[in-house]
Amino acid sequence: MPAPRTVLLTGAAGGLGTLMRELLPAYGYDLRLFDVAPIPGEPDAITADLADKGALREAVRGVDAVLHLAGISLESSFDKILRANIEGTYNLYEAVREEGVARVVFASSNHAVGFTPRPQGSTPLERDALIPVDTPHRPDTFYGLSKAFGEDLSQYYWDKYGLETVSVRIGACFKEPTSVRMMSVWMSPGDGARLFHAALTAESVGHTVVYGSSANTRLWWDLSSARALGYEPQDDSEPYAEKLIAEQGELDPGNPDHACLGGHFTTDPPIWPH
Ligand code: NAI
Ligand code: 15L
Repeated sequence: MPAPRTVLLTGAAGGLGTLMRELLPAYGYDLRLFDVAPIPGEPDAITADLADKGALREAVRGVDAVLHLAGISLESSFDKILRANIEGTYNLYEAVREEGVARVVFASSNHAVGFTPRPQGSTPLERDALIPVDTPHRPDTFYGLSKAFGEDLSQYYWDKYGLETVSVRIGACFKEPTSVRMMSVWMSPGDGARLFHAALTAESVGHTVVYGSSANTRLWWDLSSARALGYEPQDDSEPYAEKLIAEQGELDPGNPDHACLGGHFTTDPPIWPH
């Protein structure tokens, strides 16, 4: 497909959306912004809910691709996750299909596979195998379940309609890692922009699932499907190791919060409606 220029950025008001608004224009994209929350200083941003099918249809009209970040980004009640993440993502894909947009980059999450045991050890030599991208879905929350749904929805729209998606199982994309666990799954904002750019421009992706992280020394998963898109990570969380380990200690194999990829998401109690 020709390199996309006009990209709809959903979730543009959020943490990752704000970082990508700063970084992606340097790659030549003209971003159209969409979020249920208003974005100060962005009068052209579309302020609408993913439940608003008419607004979504208009928002995707004429764009070359969609970077879909909008949704609830942590655990919540099933009802809220259902509306924003499951129905919302379905509504987006229907709008994309109806308007003939060729590609979506979907912000999945490590929590789609959060109950996968983490590789042990803190160095590449101590860890025997990195987690492959085709490991079975093992969601750790209703939130993670919605990301597993989003990946399957993407596969369905590729098989049925030829609509391409790169599902990026993001680790944790913040300016700096803030925990010892996060050092294994961290994606620097600069690497995030590099990976989204690769996902938007690689040829013939069908539905491809990739992990989204930097080239961390303490990496837990296999980045080869991301590298196959042309992604070349530049960053590593290791410079933060000394400070974080001094504050928090190394991961403890006997601590259930440290046993799986999803960390405390696997042990937090579910959130029921009230
Ligand atoms: P965030 O919570 O800061 O931003 C999400 C944005 O989506 C918010 O601005 C919110 O207003 C918008 N939104 C929520 N429901 C909406 C709806 N029904 N209609 C329209 N807009 C809606 O989250 P963040 O950190 O920016 O994450 C962005 C995406 O990346 C999310 O889908 C999240 O699940 C995913 N992700 C992020 C990670 C990270 O480290 N930041 C890690 C893994 C996945
Ligand atoms: C996510 O999916 C969340 O959106 C993000 O806020 C982080 O908590 C991240 O996972 C993580 O696993 O640390």
